[in-house]
Amino acid sequence: MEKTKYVDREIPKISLHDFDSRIDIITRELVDAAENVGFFSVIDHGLSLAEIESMFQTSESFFSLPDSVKANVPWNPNNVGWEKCSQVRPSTGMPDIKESYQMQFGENMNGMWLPDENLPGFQERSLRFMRRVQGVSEKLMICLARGLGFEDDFFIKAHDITRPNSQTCCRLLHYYPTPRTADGTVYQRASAHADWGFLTVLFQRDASQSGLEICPGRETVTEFGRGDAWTKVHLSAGDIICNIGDLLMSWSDDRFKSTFHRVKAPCEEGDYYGERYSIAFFNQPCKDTRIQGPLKKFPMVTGEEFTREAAGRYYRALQEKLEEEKKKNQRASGFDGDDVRGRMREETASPVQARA
Ligand SMILES: O=C(O)CCC(=O)C(=O)O
Ligand SMILES: [Fe+2]
Repeated sequence: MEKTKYVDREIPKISLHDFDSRIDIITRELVDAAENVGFFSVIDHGLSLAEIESMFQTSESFFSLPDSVKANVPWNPNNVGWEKCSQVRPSTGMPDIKESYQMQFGENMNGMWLPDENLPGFQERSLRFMRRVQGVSEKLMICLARGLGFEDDFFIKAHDITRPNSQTCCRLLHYYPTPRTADGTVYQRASAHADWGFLTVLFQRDASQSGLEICPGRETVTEFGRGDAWTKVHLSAGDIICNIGDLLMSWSDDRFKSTFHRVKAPCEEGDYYGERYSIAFFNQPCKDTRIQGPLKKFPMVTGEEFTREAAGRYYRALQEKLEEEKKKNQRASGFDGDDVRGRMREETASPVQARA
């Protein structure tokens, strides 16, 4: 396998201390990061290391349950629920070797929480943490709105988590340890993708659980290309790393850049092969939010339409990738796919790949 090419690129670090009095400086830093990198870390955000670690313990207690219990809240196209090794992304056409559980604030969660006797206090603890992350997101939303010339509360209203049709989503992630194989098999973690939502706020459990990488230079919303020069993101526990999603890219008339990223499939010297936990909080607008940039570069869509179109783009890109792989396999050996590929094709017929 070809060795990964790396480039050094500074990932801006933005402090939120004294937010009210420093809001102009923070806005400048944030807009600069959004325009030039698409990724930035946030410090002095007000969440303590203890409360982040406590949420990771809560996440670990969820994933430690038997699969048969977690399967009582299976993933569904409202983008909630539990899945295991089922997310296939267009960049590789292979499933990510992970499990995840997605939670929201609104009506999409009806029936999607496990009963309290399975995991006492889980729902309450998770929602409390989610509201705290929403608080940090809202500070960033004020600055992003200012940067685009909208009213301060413009994005906050668009992402109102108290409304039943809220689509904001918190994804707990657990990557399985991967074997060190000598046969060239690559076990994907989160293969290359751009998030299709507004803004992703990401937590990693521990600095040693590395693997997050970004691919600079993405210029358009619709591409599913696989750039080949990556930058490693070095996270410390307690750091928050944020990235612009496709939605904010189009909402800013392509000014802010949604950036490809991945959790590298361990396969090279120095890679981290152990189990890995992370938490991704995807800010997504309410279904009836009307979305259009100040310059009206793209037609107006609602939050619901944007999500549907993003899912469609993803689905088509994935079909192309699977077709390409199938032809490659056939050319190489006259071989028409094995059971895993067959299963993947079935899975991709469902909207499972609509996820970020
Ligand atoms: O686990 C991570 O660090 C990144 C996850 C991610 O990019 C995603 O779920 O969209
Ligand atoms: Fe992502």
